[in-house]
Amino acid sequence: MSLLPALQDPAGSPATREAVRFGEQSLGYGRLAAAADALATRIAQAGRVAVWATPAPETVVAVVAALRAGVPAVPLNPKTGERELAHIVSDSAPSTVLAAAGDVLPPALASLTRVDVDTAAAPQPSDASFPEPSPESPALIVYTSGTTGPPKGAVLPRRAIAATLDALEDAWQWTGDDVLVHALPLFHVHGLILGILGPLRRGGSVRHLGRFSTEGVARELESGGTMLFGVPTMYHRIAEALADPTASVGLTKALAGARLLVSGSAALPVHDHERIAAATGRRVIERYGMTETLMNTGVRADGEPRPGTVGGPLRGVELRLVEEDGSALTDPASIGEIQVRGPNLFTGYLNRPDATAAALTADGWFRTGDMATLDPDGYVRIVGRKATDLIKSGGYKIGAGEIENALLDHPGVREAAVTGEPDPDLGERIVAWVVPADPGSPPPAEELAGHVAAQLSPHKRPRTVRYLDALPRNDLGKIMKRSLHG
Ligand code: MCA
Ligand code: AMP
Repeated sequence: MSLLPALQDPAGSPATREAVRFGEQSLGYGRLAAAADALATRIAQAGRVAVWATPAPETVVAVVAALRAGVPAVPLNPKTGERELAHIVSDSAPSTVLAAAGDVLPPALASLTRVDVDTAAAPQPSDASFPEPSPESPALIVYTSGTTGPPKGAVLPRRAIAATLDALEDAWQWTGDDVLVHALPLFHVHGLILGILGPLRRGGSVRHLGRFSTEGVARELESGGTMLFGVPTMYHRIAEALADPTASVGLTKALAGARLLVSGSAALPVHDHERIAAATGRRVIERYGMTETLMNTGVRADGEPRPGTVGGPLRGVELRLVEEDGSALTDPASIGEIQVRGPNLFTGYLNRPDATAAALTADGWFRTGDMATLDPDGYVRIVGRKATDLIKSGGYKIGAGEIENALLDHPGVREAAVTGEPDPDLGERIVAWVVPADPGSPPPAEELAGHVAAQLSPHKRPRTVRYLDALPRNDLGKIMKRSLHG
């Protein structure tokens, strides 16, 4: 079966049915297929393309076109700063960048051929038809942060995308009648693969809010939306809005009427889960995944939404907990690292065989770095992470090391350490501990935040800066981050 059957054969699918909607802009299956095919012809020889992944229909047309043409696509966060963008472009080496006609692209993309995406384009009679590429061929390269160094490109084959979306179809009884509502960014797995390719593979619809708001969620769920996907920060903001029952009558009704409310990308706090359940009578279900593995576990639509758990392994996914040395847990009730194996896994990190080898065991298990326990019925409870230098803020994975490097580039910074602190809205908040070059005039916090946003990405900017005379170090000179908060 092709990756997007409803687009492969629009004649056999509901060509007039809405595929995607962003605000006032809507694309039916027929028009999306036509625009994507016209673009696919233009990029068929491009080798690899970058997609300027704004929350807009052009992004959908661009990604679908790349998939049709069998050309790997690298979705770019349009807010990425200079240094990070330069890294992604040189690492992934796309020949071409696909963007909406009016988008202004940064200098880091100047050397690429620009192709404007036309959502109204129609294929010409001379256009090629596209055979379905092999399941192992790379479909998307998605950049993801590690503890140190710049982000790595996870190469996601068609096989993994198909397997994860079909496992979610099974778990959530996801059909072409579903109308998914979300406001997730389109340059990560959650928003792009689950949130766009998910509905398109099922022949269903997606309504993207452009920018998250509780009003937008209420509006779209009340007017036909059946499912909501979000990160915990979004559900926290929903729970906050529900706390004022008179102001949130529409939101309460909209959530109560939805078929499925799904949270992922980070742990949903039990407090927010319970507040939403108390106000709406509906329980949010969680699923657990990673850029490298796509989705691993999930609570089923017909399963028990147990707060604090992410459900059991999805169809086709093997999951086990291991000790520090990789051996099986001696006490099945204790904490171990989650390892997963299955058709949902990536093929490796682009240009990083070392990192790929380190992430996988000899027999193909992926080391997630997430620590968990198992309930007796197989439900997974994630209790923490192996690496303290990985921060999850707003559902984004951020490496402390990359922010430290960016801070050290600022002339006003002599030493820097970055940690994550609990935050009710973001889950974790990035905190920078800075030893100023000149203690008499430390660089202002906003200046450091702006510097990191401009170099890396706005979501990687420190939300708090604390100034110190020196960083705590052990006898070997290593920074003792654990003692920073104490
Ligand atoms: C603020 N801004 C700045 C600066 N300060 N820009 C430049 N320089 C600065 N110093 C801008 C920001 O760019 C943003 O712009 C606006 O101000 C607000 O920023 P911020 O406060 O960070 O945003 P927020 O409103 O707090 O965002 C919360 C959020 C967001 C909407 C929940 O964090 C989000 O979309 N998270 C989703 C993450 C996600 O999808 N993760 C999936 C990866 P503007 O207002 O224009 O936006 S994980 C994954 O895929 C795995 C597989 C999984 O399991 O799902
Ligand atoms: P990323 O690399 O950005 O794809 O993020 C993957 C990480 O997000 C996982 O390794 C987990 O730490 C975390 N994560 C994703 N979903 C959940 C969830 N439902 N509960 C807790 N953590 C999650």
